[in-house]
Amino acid sequence: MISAEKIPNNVGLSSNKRLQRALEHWQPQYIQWWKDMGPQGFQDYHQVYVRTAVSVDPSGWAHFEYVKLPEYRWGIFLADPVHDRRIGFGDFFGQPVWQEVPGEFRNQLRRLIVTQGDTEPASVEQQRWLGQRCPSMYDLRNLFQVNVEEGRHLWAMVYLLHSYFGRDGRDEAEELLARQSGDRDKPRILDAFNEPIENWLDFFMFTMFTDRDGKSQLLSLSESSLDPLSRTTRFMLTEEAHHMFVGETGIARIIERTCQLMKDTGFSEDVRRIGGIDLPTIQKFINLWFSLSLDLHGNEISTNAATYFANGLKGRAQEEKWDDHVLTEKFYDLEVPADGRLERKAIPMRTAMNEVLRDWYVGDCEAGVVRWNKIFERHGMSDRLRLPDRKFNRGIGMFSSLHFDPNGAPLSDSEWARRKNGWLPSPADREYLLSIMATPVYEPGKFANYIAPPARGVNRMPINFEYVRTEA
Ligand code: BYC
Repeated sequence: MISAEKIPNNVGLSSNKRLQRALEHWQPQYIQWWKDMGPQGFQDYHQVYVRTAVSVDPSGWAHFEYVKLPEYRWGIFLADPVHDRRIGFGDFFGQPVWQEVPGEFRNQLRRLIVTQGDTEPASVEQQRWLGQRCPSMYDLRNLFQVNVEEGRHLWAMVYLLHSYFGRDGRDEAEELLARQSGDRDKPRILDAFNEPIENWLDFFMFTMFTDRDGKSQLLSLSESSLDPLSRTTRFMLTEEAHHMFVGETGIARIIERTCQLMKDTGFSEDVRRIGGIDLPTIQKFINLWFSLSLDLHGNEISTNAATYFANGLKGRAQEEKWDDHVLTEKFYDLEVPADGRLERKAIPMRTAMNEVLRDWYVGDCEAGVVRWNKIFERHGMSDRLRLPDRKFNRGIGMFSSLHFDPNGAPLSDSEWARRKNGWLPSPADREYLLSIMATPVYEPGKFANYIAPPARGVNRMPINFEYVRTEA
């Protein structure tokens, strides 16, 4: 039964019969999907110390309790409305925002919402085996927190589909549970969400870099002329921040441990021989997940992006900080391949909108890498990690048919084939990581040898708190 008590919400669910009926049909399918495709081995006999959003004010987040994962209360929340909100960019600049979907933009909006919605269950599917290889109970709990919140983000998009897109919306909501990450016949829509996440280095890089694309895209959608989309995504951003925290601090703790291991051995040992994760491997995983996540911003030159901007559907992060919100006269200076060389070309700004968002994203990632490099400084070490050039290992856009090294120097096909395992995780790297993660660490307060403990526990609980309880 659908009830407001089981589904915390601020969208008037108890008086909205249409939404109740749609959810009554969809929710059992969702739970079945969660059991089949969600965290494997942790559905029936485990209680997890998670937070549940019970309202949109800051205290609404402070609600922590032990929950059996399939019984998590996935809620539906919109950020508070902004009085007299106006469209902030594009051809309708200055007009009141829309509370309903205009017929002429229905397809474009549905496509954006479906694409966003598709990533959420995809990430849960990608991460479903990680619990069995976890480095600690603290990390296990964080993984599940991320998973249930991605589930909630799916609910957020399904709420929009059910409420504003009628029959098509209901069909799309079902399709969101039918596609599967990595499936040959029915894969997820965007490529990065079909990549395997088989070890915790993948997971932390994913939450650092791919969730940061989530932040980038959600910031853009939160500028939308469709007010319910703007309000939904604004609230989702609060959850996204925690996911990036998990990724950034997860890698920081691995770097910290690697530095300790290197120092303990007087820099004489291969860190792998003492069970750690060596810096070249960490760099390879940065190269992989950063490049995959760059692809998530779409083609450099995109008429879709121009149309979204023109119609006010999807803007730039913090649109109010820009001075021109219409952009019919502006150009973007883009590096494009031409006759085997790269040259600069002026592209109409609206069609370069994916690249503008990518610039914001690269800057945000760079700041994270600078924070990681401070760990080496603190240890008095000269090693540094870095982001590869944005042309490196691209699968989408105008560099996808070409090859570049991490410095952005062009490579022939054969050079690339010969050298790519030096820059991207090789089968041997993956095998090594699986070997050190083969035995999960479930004892409270204990951590795998390759990762340092966190600075503090969750919700002021001690680090050795029993974050995941097994029922007798
Ligand atoms: N993979 O004109 P273009 C998150 C397709 S992450 C495969 O450049 P557009 C999260 C494109 O679909 C954020 N295909 O496309 C993170 C189109 O195909 P068709 C998710 C791709 O529309 C962690 C064709 O190429 N949110 O929340 O400007 C955990 C032409 O491309 C890809 C959103 O993405 C790709 N990477 O840009 C959980 C926001 N890129 O129709 C969650 C909504 C492009 O010609 N989505 N294509 O067959 C969008 O805004 C846009 O769809 C995109 C693509 C920016 C993704």
